[in-house]
Order: sequence, then structure tokens, then C-alpha cells
Amino acid sequence: MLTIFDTIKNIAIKIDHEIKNEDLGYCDSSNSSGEDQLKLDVKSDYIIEEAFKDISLVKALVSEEKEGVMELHDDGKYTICYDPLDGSSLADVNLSVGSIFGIYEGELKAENLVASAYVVYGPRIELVLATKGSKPKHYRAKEGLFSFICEITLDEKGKLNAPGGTQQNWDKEHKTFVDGLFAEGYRLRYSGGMVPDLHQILLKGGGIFSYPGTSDKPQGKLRQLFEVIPFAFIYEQAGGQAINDKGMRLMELVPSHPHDTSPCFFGSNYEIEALRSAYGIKI
Ligand code: AHM
Ligand code: MG
Repeated sequence: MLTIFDTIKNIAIKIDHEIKNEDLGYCDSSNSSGEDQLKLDVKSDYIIEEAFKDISLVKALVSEEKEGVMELHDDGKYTICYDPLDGSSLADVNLSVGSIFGIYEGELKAENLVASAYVVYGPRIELVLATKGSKPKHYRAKEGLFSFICEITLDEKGKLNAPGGTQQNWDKEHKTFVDGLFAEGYRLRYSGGMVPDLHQILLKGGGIFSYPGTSDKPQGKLRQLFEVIPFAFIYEQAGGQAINDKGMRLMELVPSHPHDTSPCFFGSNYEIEALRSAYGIKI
């Protein structure tokens, strides 16, 4: 596992370099931002593929940028599911973006996730690593090397609310829930990048991030294998909870396709209980 974590550290430095130096074309109005964004997504995906392809521990890769499973080593132990550059359209406007990694042993389902990691590319490069049985660990890069900062523990109750999706397409229950949090004094913190948004809640002690099923996307937007499950693991390890709209732990998800999505809620205990009550979910 250490080899995989060290590889993720090297990947982070390389992708950060691309983000900072790649011509995103935002001064050229004739270039569509979609094309530029695609260039950065594809490049990040390539960096990750190159970094893992000679590591015999890695059985296969599943990427948000690839349709199926990329087999690497028959005798490998782990399959790494990753989103190479989550929120990549935000790089164009100079907001933080991230990479997410879920490391699975055996069949690709949540209960087989053994470790997860994410990188935040912002004013600084930060990394969070989580393995079973211990609190997630927070690192920061300085001159290309990562130093350990602290273990992450969520408070029982936070102050931040990050509600995803288009409000017009929320159902009534969800709107009532989000309005209720604001009426209690919660502050809106939503950048449109799940990595920095979830990172902020983790580091500031708590709150809730939600991406519900909506009228246009009943199964939500965020992908189970490389977005939802890795963060669900980190939130649970930090002492919080991560559930879907039926109250099921996201760590019980069993995707039937690598790109399956799920409604998802990540938070500290108070906010997740408030969600259960607003949604009429009985324990
Ligand atoms: P992406 O993987 O295509 O970048 O999309 C994922 C991102 C998440 O980071 C973020 O939480 C979500 O999309 C934002 O979506 P919305 O703008 O619908 O709130
Ligand atoms: Mg993504």
C-alpha cells in the first residue's frame, strides 16, 4: 500500500505542474473551454496511468476518463478507481480542483475498498490518505515533498452547508432540509468542486455536503467507484457518516457499472441525523 501512496504523491506533484503550466486557453475566445478542459483531463489521466502501469501490485485501473476497466497485472492485488481531475472546468477560472483515488481489493464494491486518497490542487497541494482502522491523515507538499500535518476528526456538529445540484431540480423534501439548515445558521460553502468542498468541511470540523437525486438526474451526478465511495470511507474514518437518500450507508453500495452514480450525503453526525429526519428515514 505504501508503494501506491508514494505513487499518488508523485502523481500529485506532476498533475499540479500541468495545472499550473498548461495553457488553458482562457484568453483565446475562439477556443472552447471544453477542449482546454479535456486536454487537462486527458493529460492527468495519462500521468496516472503511466505512474501505475509498472506497479505489479496493481491489477487494474478504472478511470472517470475511460469507459471500461484497464487490466494491468493478472497477479496484482488492487484495482485503483480514480477521477484524474475532478471539477476540471474550475481550473479555467482558477479555483481549486482535485484527484480522487479508491483502492479496492477484489470485486468492485464499496465493502472491498481498502484505502482511499484525494489530492487538492489549490494555493497549496494537499493530500488526504485513509486506511481501515485509523483516522484519515492530512499532508501538505512543500518543494515537492509531502509532510504529515494531522489526523482528521469531524466534530459532532459543524457550521457549513454545501448543497450540490440545480435547486430548480431538487425535490420538496430536499429543499425543506437545506432551508432548515440555513434557518439554523449554517453558512453556504459550495465551490462546485467536491474535493475542495468536502475537504473544507473535514478540516473545519463538520457540516454537510449533499448531492441528491434530482428531477433531471434521479441517481445524482457523482460516480460511485471513484467519487462517492472513496469520500464515504474518509468521512466514516473521520467519525462522520455518509449515506444515500434511503439512509443506506454509501459503504454498502454495489455498482453494476463502473460509471454508476448515486445520490450522496457526507457529513458530521448531527447533520446526517437532521437529513434522516427531513427525509423521513427511520433507523
Ligand atoms: P466532474 O467529475 O465532471 O468534474 O463533475 C463532478 C463535480 C463535483 O466536483 C461537484 O461536486 C459537482 O460536479 C458539481 O456539480 P453541480 O455544478 O451540478 O453542482
Ligand atoms: Mg469527477
